[in-house]
Amino acid sequence: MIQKDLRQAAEEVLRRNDRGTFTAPSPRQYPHLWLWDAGFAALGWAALGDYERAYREIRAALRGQWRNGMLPHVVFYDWPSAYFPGADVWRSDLASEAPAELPTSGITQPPVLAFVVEILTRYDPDRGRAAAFRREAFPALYAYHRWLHTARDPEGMGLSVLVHPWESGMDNSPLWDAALARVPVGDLPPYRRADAHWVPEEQRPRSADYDRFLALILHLRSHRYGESGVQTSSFRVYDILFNALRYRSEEALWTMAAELGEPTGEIEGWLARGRAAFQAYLWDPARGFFLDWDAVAKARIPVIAAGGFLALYAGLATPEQAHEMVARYLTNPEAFAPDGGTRYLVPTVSKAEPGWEPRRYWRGPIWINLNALIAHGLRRYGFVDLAEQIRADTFALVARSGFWEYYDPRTGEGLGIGDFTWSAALLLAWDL
Ligand code: 9YW
Repeated sequence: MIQKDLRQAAEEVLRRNDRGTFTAPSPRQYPHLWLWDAGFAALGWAALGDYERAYREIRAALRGQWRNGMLPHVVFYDWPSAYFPGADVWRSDLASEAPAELPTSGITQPPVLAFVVEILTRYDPDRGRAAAFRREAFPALYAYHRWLHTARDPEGMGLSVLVHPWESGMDNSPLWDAALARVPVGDLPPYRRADAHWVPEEQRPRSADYDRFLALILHLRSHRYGESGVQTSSFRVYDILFNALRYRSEEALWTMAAELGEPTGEIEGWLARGRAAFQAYLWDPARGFFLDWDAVAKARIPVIAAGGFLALYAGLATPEQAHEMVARYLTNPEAFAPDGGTRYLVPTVSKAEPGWEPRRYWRGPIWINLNALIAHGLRRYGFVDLAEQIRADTFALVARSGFWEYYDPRTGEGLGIGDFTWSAALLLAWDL
C-alpha cells in the first residue's frame, strides 16, 4: 500500500501536468505528448480511479497514428514551444502517411499501449465502458503492431529494428555508443538545445550525442520517413527493452482479440517468432545475459544494461536464464546491487561498464519506469523478495527526494527535471 501523503503528492503531480487532452511528461522540459509516457500516465489516472481520463490519454496518443500504422513518439499538441527538436525540425508534413492536421515526430517509442489498454480495461469497474474502449482502441493497436512486424522487420528477424536511439526511450545509453560513433554527422544546420536550460548539463546527453540524434532525423526526413530511410539508416539496432515490451503488448493484443472475437492467428505468429528470436539472437550464453543486436555491425552489443531484465517482464527468459541474470548481475554488487557506493536498485547500466555515469541520464541513474517493470518481471519468476526490495528502494527514493525524472543510485538525489509524470503515475500504479 502506498502511504497517504505520497499518494496525494503523486496525484498533485499528475494534476499539475494535466493538459486536458494529454499529460505532459514535464510541462517545461517536455511540453507535448510522448508515446510511452502517455501509457504510464494512463496507468496513473486509472490508479486514481479516473478511467475516463486514462482513456482520454490513450486516445490522444492514438490520434497521432500514421496511415501506415506507426504511432509516433511525439505528438505535438500545444505546439509551438521551446522544445528541440520541434515540429519544425521533424516536418511530418513531408510524409504522405502522417496525419494532416496534427504535427508529430517521424519515429516511434517502446510499444506499451496495448498492454496498458489491456490493464486499464481489466480493472475498470464499469464493464460496459471497458468493453467499449477495447473495441475502440483495438484496430489502431493492431495496425501499429503490424507495422512493427513489417516496416520494422526488414530482415525477417521476428524482432523490430530501431533507427534512432530515441525509439528505445533510453537516448544516450552506453548501449548506443559504438553504433552512434559510426553515424556520419555531416554539415548540420545550427541548432539550440532547450533541454540543458532546465537541467544541469552534466545530467543530460552530451552535444556529440545530440549532433547524431539530429543527423539521424535529417536522414530519415530526407526519405520522408519511408522504408528506404529505415533500410539505409546508419543506426539500426534490435533492442531488448523495446522488443520485450512489444511481446508483452502482443500477449495483451491476443487476449483482447480473443475476447472481441477477432482472428488471433497472425498475433500467434508474431508471438512465436518473437520468442524464438530472443533465444536465437539476443541471449548471450557466455555472458549469461540478454544483449542487444547491432544490425549494422552484425554483432551483439556487449553492454550489460537494465533493459535486459525486461525479458523477465515479458516472460521471455527460461527459468535458468532468469536465475543466471539475477545471480550474476542483479544481486551482484559489482554490477547492479548496492555495494556501499551505490545504495539503491536498479541503476540503468551495470557499474562494471566503462560507460557507467551515475548522474548522466540513461548512463547509470535509476528510472522509476524500469524499476516498476523489472519488479513485475521478478515476481513473475518467483523472485518475490527482490521485487519487494526494488519497490522499497523506489518508494524510499521518492520519499527522500520527490518525483524526479531519475535518481543518483549512490545518494538518492533527484536528477533531471522535477515533478515528472511517470515517476508519479507508476508509484500510484505500482501494483497494477
Ligand atoms: C526527448 C519524455 C521523454 C521520454 C524518453 C526520455 C526523454 C528526450 O524524455 O527523451 O527529448 O525526447 O529519454 O524516454 O519518453 O519523458
